[in-house]
Amino acid sequence: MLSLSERKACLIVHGDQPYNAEPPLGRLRASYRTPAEDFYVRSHGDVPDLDPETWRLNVDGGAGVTLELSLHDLRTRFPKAMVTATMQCAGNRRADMRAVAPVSGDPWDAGAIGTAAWTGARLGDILREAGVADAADLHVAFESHDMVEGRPYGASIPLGKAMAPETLLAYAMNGEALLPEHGFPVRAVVPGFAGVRSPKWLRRLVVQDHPSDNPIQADDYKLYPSDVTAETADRAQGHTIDTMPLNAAICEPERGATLKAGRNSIRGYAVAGDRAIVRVDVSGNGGRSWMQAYLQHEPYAPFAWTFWSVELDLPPGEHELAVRAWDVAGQTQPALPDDIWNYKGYLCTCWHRVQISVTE
Ligand SMILES: Nc1nc2c(c(=O)[nH]1)N[C@H]1C(S)=C(S)[C@@H](COP(=O)(O)O)O[C@H]1N2
Ligand SMILES: [Mo]
Repeated sequence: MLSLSERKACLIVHGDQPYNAEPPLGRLRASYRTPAEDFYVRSHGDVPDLDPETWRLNVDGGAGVTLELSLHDLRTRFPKAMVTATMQCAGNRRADMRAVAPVSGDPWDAGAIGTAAWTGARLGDILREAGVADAADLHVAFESHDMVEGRPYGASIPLGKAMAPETLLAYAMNGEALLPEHGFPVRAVVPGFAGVRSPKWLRRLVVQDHPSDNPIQADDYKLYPSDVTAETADRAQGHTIDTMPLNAAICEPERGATLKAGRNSIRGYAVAGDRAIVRVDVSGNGGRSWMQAYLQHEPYAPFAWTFWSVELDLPPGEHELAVRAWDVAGQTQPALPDDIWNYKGYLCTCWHRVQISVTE
């Protein structure tokens, strides 16, 4: 295994403490399942150093049953489940919103996303053992070991999503134990939801009749209208970001690249939670005309991204490449960041545009 400093050297680091980093887009597009070292890291506090031997998960089902599970219990008392799913930060592509007006938070390019084969126990299996039955209007609140501004990290998901077969407490990523920065020894994986709802370094979970009151859940990761500012934001009015919207990005060529005139390969990803991508349009002239890309999707992986590629015949000059995807509901993406700007810079889903130069 590479050391942490070797792993950091593979990524574009936005900050060391907390540690936030994303892969160069060409490397992200190199494999359908993102190797752990190339997987973006989003952390709000420290990266805890946990001992797998003494690690325990406390589960309070809210109906009088509590469990204390070791890593061995998770591996042996529950059927092993494997889900290939994309994880994406709600701030992915935030950098593109700065063209409209300033936004708060790290300027993520299109690399705050990755896809892995996650292995673990189904959260639903654990909750059923803790006496939980499917019920409306309940929430599973997670608490983690990392400290964020003096409090443990915490977030919640609706019980219905917690009981869904795709939702895991994962102890492995692409067949190997989680790396420390990805939540070792155990993290939640909530496919289709924003990454913030997949807590790493789990310590405790509680079933309750209200969402987590942790500031991560109650204050952050809310989508506000464009006229709201940090000063006027009323958290009760913000939409809690759970399900992620349709999005797509060009990974190759990279921004500012110089290409040779003639046929060039353009490649990237598209994603829409559990909704299938049915079409990806790519433009070599900023969206005046479009060509359809070839789509590549892994079977039996409804929560995983679609890779796309297209050959464009490019004449010499300065060009703007653009991409937009279409999902199974026939919906596509807004053209401009102006259409979706919000002061937190969340859910940047406008056409992804890449400027390139083409020479003779
Ligand atoms: N305990 C804990 N869990 C966490 C976070 C965190 O800071 N602490 N960050 C969340 C956010 S915002 C995202 S996008 C994903 C990122 O997961 P990754 O770093 O493995 O890519 O983890 C989520 N889980
Ligand atoms: Mo995130």
